[in-house]
Amino acid sequence: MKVNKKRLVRSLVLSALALAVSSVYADASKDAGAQYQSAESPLAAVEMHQNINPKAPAMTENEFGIGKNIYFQRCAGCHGVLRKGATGKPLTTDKTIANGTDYLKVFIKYGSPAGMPNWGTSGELTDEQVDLMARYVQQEPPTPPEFGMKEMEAGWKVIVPADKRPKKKENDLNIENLFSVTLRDAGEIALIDGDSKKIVTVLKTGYAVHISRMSASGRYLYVIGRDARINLIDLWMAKPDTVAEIKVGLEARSVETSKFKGFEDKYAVAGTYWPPQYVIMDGDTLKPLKIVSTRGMTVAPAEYHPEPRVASIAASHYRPEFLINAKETGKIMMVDYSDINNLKTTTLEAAKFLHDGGFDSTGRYFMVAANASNKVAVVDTKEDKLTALVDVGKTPHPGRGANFIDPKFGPVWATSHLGDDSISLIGTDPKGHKAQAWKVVHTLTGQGGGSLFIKTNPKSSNLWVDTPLNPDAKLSQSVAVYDIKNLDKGLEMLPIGEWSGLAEGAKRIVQPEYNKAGDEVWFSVWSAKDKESAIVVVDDKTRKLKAVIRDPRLVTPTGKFNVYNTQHDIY
Ligand code: DHE
Repeated sequence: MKVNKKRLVRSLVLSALALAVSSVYADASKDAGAQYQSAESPLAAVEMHQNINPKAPAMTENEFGIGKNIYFQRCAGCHGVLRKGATGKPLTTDKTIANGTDYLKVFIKYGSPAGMPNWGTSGELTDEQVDLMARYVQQEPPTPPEFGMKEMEAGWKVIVPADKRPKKKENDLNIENLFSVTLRDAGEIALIDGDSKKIVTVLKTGYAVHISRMSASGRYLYVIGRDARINLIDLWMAKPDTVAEIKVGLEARSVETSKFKGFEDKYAVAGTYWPPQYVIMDGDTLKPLKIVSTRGMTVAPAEYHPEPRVASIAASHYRPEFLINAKETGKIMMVDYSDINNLKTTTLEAAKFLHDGGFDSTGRYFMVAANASNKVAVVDTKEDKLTALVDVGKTPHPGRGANFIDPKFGPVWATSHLGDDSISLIGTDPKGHKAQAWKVVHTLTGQGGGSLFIKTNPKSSNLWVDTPLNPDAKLSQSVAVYDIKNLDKGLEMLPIGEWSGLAEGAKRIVQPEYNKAGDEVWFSVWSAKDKESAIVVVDDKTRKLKAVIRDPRLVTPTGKFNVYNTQHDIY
């Protein structure tokens, strides 16, 4: 038999990379980037119903409790709360009991090249814990409680009523150049003045806080934690602070605000992972108004899914609508908020495992990664139609993506990938460049897999790509930059971790973010919470170090959200 040596070597390297990346996820307790997929779910601490399957191997109540905790800390992110499968395989009892304890133990201990972490051999779980987990996944999955209006109202607090807030801006901050910085493991955000690079204030937020979004006017900042707690922060106050908060569920990732003309600052919306639903709230008080479940059928082949988690949410500029992505069903709901008592929703069928995304440069098309389907879905928010499903590299992860003009192919939107080193450039100009529209017109080679975010700015000719989850520290601690005007020149690698001056720590470089002027790029240098982290600011024109922000309060900085760019969807 003739063996294609090149292909064999390539496939061995890729398997090794897949294993390495998966063990990075598995390595949650050791360093910061490790916590990407396996971040501890707040559900571990929630009381749940226990229903032991008579065919399942025996377990004591105490063992079941330990199994539940490990499951929600390590497994739920990929396999789902109800174990129906998402990034990871389904672990429902029809499958696990048929596989049996011994088979499951091997899988849990050694992992698989398809992405299952090697929990045993990596040292994360002992042999006893591996055995316990193999038995645990053969019990019926316990169901966390639901979270309706009563529970939301109980967790809703208006700290400063709207009529007691400033009538005009009461500080001399340059609000448009403020950055809201996620301090992930502190459960806080830091507001950093982009001009002076000084911390204005640090505010307590939800557990393992996730993203920040701006109101249409640029006055209110919304921050959501993984525990589904939202802080509404008024940037007009003498010292910006939380004016209202609410807990909208048990686990969440996304929040957004109404941006259509006439509805500026009127509504906020948050999506939850558990329960699988979204809630529309008053924009200036967070009073919950309408809760809608996302449970239902998947895209073809239509199958009922009990747990379609809400991934990214965007606010349409063309209609009074929120665009809500349900991860497991692969459906995109265009929710018309002009009459929330008679809610109208247009549902688009995209592809399973919708995750993150952003608008094209015109603000008309929303590009969202269906990550485990290796596709990007294109939504026309003017016509409320799915325009295209574009095949890209392995596990696209764009953040909000990057828009620029490719010298050969015209306007493009780009995504990097978690699962390979490619960067896909998709044509976004159906009028001027019809032949290129909604196709991958150009694929760049990055410095490695494990990328999470890509960024540029309309005023820049640089394209920045991070690789924080690459198993090679040299790559995770640096960033790749391309000259948009001469993409064939290839990448330049900048050692941001080294520039930070930090001696120890994982120093993963994550999420490039521009200042308002578009002449500086900020990078988080992300180490574990017991190590020092930093933010490195690079001069965009010269690609040289401009400033390092170091402060003991900067605990595990990850996402950074410049007020102006977030408010106007500039990326
Ligand atoms: Fe995120 C955005 C979900 C892990 C940093 N993340 C998002 C969005 C979703 C999501 C659905 C899009 C929100 C939107 O636009 O409305 N993230 C998840 C997960 O489910 C996942 C994979 C695992 C988990 O347990 O949470 C996960 N994310 C991470 C991290 O580990 C990161 C790197 C560090 C951290 O802070 O937790 C991380 N996610 C971010 C950031 C954004 C984000 C910085 C916003 C990017 C932007 O530019 O808008």
